[in-house]
Amino acid sequence: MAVVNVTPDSFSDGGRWFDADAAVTHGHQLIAEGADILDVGGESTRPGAARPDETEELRRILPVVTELASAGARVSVDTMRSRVAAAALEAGASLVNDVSGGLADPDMARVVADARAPYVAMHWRGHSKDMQSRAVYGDVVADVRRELEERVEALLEAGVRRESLIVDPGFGFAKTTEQNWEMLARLTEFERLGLPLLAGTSRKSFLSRVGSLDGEPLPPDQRDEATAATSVLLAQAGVWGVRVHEVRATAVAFEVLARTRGTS
Ligand code: PMM
Repeated sequence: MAVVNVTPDSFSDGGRWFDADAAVTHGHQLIAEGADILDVGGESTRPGAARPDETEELRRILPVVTELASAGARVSVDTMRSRVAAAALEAGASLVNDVSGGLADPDMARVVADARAPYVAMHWRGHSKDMQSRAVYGDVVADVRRELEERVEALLEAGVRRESLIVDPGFGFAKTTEQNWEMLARLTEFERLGLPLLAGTSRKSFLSRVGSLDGEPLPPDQRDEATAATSVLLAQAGVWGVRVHEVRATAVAFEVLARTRGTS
């Protein structure tokens, strides 16, 4: 899954694809490099970010979703708002990626259930403004897994079908650097949820010191080698998908892995 952020303020690609035409061109490039799904989002979830209103979110994403879907791309919409999800599905998106796992908008479960669309429910403890203050866990893996389990139960009760669900432990969302590393090391423990897993480690700040020559954090666009290494670990842990900004390095890493498995 490749990221198409149509935002002026994303931490990872800082507004480069804010213009709809630029975002569409970027989407085509990501497909050419090997992406299977394009994840189009209009709200930055970087720690401390302010939220766009719904009209602005729709204005950002709808032309991009429409254009990419009509060109045959498999499009997912990265949104916490049920009305944005519904409009994107109408415009040709085939998957909803909700970083709040249905917590931010009580109508999300109904929209997803009615559309029978695949739905990514990520682990989330509140909006980006103050999420890092919520990074308090006994055992991060056990706690995140339990909270995801509770979300899954609530979503099933609200009518979402089990076959539609994909879960995501939410790297970087209300997690400290150490907690992100621990989740990555123990990822197979999420298998117990019995659902496909998506993981988004790409360019996240816990990777910022990997490969730094002076001990200072590397900027997001210099974290792609570290991201590709995490993609291999995630694939070996059996995930359904990885969400990345730069596709090429991960595609090459997956090809290496496939060759060791005799599947390339
Ligand atoms: N991370 C971001 C945005 N959306 N969705 C899922 N399912 N998992 C993630 O880890 C995730 C996400 C934040 O990264 P970005 O601002 O670069 O898109």
